[in-house]
Amino acid sequence: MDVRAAVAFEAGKPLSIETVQLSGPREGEVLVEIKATGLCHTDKFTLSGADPEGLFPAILGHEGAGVVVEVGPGVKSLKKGDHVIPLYTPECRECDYCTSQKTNLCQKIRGTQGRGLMPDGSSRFSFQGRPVLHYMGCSTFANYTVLPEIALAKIREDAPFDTVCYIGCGVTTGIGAVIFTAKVEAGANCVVFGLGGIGLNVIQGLKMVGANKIVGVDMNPAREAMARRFGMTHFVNPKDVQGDLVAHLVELTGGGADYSFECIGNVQVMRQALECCHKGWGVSTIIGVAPAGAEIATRPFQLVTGRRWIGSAFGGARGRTDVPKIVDWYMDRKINIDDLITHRLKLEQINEGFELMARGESIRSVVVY
Ligand code: NAD
Ligand code: DAO
Ligand code: ZN
Ligand code: ZN
Repeated sequence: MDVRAAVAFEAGKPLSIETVQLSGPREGEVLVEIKATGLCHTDKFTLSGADPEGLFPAILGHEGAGVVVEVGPGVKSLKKGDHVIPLYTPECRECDYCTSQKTNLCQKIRGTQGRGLMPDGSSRFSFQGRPVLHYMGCSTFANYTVLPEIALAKIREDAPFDTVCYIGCGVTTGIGAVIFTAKVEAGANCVVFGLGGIGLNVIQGLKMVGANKIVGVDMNPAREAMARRFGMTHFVNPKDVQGDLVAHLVELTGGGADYSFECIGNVQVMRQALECCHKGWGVSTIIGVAPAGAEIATRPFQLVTGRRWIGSAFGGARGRTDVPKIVDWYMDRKINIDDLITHRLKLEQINEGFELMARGESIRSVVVY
């Protein structure tokens, strides 16, 4: 079938709106009509060429929501008409990783997904007779896409696509890092570095679990008002701090953060995030994705004296199990997504969405098909 898509032909070039061809779902696969998709920093990172795993030509996008149109042979858990959120971290519930119950990083289709292919090693997309690659197993910058059954979370049908699409990455990554990865307890003093699409969701996760001090750190003063609305209790702009930022944060948190979160992808900030943690027990969670080849550093004595450095992918969430619950939290008004969606765009305006992101003017832009 013909589908409308924003195609990334080359790194560093704007996306190109094209009609591309999509072949139908094979064994274990599902054809989904994408109704809305968020634009995430990671799409921009890949498009820029800085992502070492970035492959072209490809259809990017990994933060979508839509409706099942057709299921391939052997698909049992989904049927035509079901509402779904695509999962770049699938959940097969069979592989060693899934059954370990220690990680959300299902490896069932990791090899092919990382090469931009479906599990049988081929692509469903083509343009002018040549294959176009999938991206993070999702390719939500097309109004129809094909995904493996294990990479789709079934969600309730009354949830609006143009807001719950954000649960496909940013919301789950931020809130999940608090709840599933760091397991923050009520009363904790916390520091969040970077108050963008991920950091603001960390803030609302911290508020949800009853954290005490929620300190937000960002160089963009425009982020303060929104972060306060989501639960931030103290704002620190590093540019306004005289002297050492880490010492300032340790003082502000009364001896150091019980938990800190890096939501930028900057290795110098990752070090600050670890070192502002409380001696003996502070835990720092890295969420930001650093540029290719970047390395983190600290003095080992920071760890010897009880601080812990951990990381989180997709908030540690098991997609098919946890994403429907997060949709319920939104529908029950336990979490706020509406105020984070600052722009709604047509597919033809997608490059404008990336420009808004680059200028720091949007939190989340959503393309509504
Ligand atoms: P964003 O651009 O919306 O937000 C980043 C924020 O950091 C901005 O507000 C910016 O002003 C601030 N900032 C930049 N440099 C700073 C510095 N030195 N000190 C203080 N503040 C600074 O980005 P986002 O969408 O929130 O994504 C954040 C990171 O998370 C990215 O690296 C993205 O690739 C990554 N990410 C990770 C996962 C995961 O599963 N681990 C999922 C999605 C996104
Ligand atoms: O299992 O090795 C693996 C791949 C895990 C991918 C996790 C991606 C998380 C970070 C990328 C940002 C996503 C938007
Ligand atoms: Zn994302
Ligand atoms: Zn698995």
